[in-house]
Amino acid sequence: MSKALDGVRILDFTHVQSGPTCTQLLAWFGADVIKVERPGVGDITRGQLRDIPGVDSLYFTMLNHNKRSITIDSKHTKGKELLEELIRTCDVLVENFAPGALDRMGFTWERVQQLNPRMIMASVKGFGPGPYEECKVYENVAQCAGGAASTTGFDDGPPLVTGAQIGDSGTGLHLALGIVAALYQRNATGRGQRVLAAMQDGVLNLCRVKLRDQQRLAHGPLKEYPQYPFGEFGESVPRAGNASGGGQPGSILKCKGWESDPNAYIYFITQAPVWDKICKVIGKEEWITDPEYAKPEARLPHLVEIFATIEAWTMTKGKLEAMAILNEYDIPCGPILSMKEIAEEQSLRDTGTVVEIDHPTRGKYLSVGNPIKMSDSITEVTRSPLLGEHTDEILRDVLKFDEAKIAEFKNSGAMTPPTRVAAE
Ligand code: CAO
Repeated sequence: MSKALDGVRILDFTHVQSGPTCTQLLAWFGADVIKVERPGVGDITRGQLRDIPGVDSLYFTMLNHNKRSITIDSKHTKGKELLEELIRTCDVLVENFAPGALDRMGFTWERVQQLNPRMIMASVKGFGPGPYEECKVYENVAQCAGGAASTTGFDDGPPLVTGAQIGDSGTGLHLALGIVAALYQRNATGRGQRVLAAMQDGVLNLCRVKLRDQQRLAHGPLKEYPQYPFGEFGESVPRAGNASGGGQPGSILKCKGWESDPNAYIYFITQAPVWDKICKVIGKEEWITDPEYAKPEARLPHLVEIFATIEAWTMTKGKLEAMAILNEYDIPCGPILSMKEIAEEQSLRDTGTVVEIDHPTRGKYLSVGNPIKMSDSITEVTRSPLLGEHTDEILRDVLKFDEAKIAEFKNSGAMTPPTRVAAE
């Protein structure tokens, strides 16, 4: 069956998380992703957070499905030669090295354009041009610099980072979109282009509503925030705890069993169109007509009391039981699902959002499949490659090298761990 990105070949120079999430998505859409790794070592995540000794970590295997792996020492003369060949052959080069690393290898944007004017060269960096552009950046640095940490947590506590990898995987998503748009534009122009997704920018994009609230602050208190009406607002958007970021007030409420189960909670949204139903479910029908509670604006000063009253009801129900009842009335809510529950959820398996993969050295493991479903480009998740697994295949089938040329490169030291004398 055909795939959306059939015929697109990607030179994947990514490592860790942000870049690999991007190229994994493109592979799921059908691109041929050739991951270049350092001989003997590979992507550093192969060996990080290992649960089974000597086996590629879940960190690596869950971010590098559907790719091929070739080992090339990019600092070796013959390695550079090989990379030049690959640049001539591929449509997209994706990288997320520290600023300047690719230039130091000799692959500046100018050089890449000389080698292949159709090449799309896509990068993740921590910051865009400006005072911090030379900095190395990891997930939580981006969350802090992009406005997520200062707006996450409770008012009386420190800034918090979130478990969702919005800096790494979030930026990978942004970059993938940029690459697909550049491929589309190339159809008209015949030219490649540079694509940059900075992690700070990606996080800020996801924190758009907080910049909205920053500007609303100039016109009075943020009435849907828990600081209203009794607390103080300072000069910047405060941390809103579990309050809803949207126009419909919401909160996380305890459910039956919360004393022993850290996830016995439900997110409850007091959506205005179903206010009557909420009042009926929790046994507060008088709030339907009471002018202090009947209209959304009137309710804002009473949110603490309102959620305490709803919680008295949710505490009598299990989270899934509460959800079933609330769904009958079209009241938006969400049980707090643990990773264990998500891993075991059959409907996620049925849609391919959670997939079981078999790996030659680690055996079976669970992964997150493609969260984007397309009717005419179905994702088939295959295992991540072993280090250098496809080296010969790529030299032969992609670069069309004959056996003598394959041997020449393989014997040069450019594709084996560095027992070599540095060529440059
Ligand atoms: N052969 C030979 N050398 C190779 C190679 C290969 N196949 N692949 C990489 N290298 C070299 C690089 O050329 C670089 O060498 P120099 O510093 O001498 O030029 C070296 O490996 C280290 O690369 P790096 O600086 O990118 O890696 P790091 O571990 O020091 O930093 C990170 C990691 C993530 C902080 C940095 O790459 C970065 O800031 N990337 C951009 C932002 C980003 O994507 N962050 C998300 C990370 S996921 O949390």
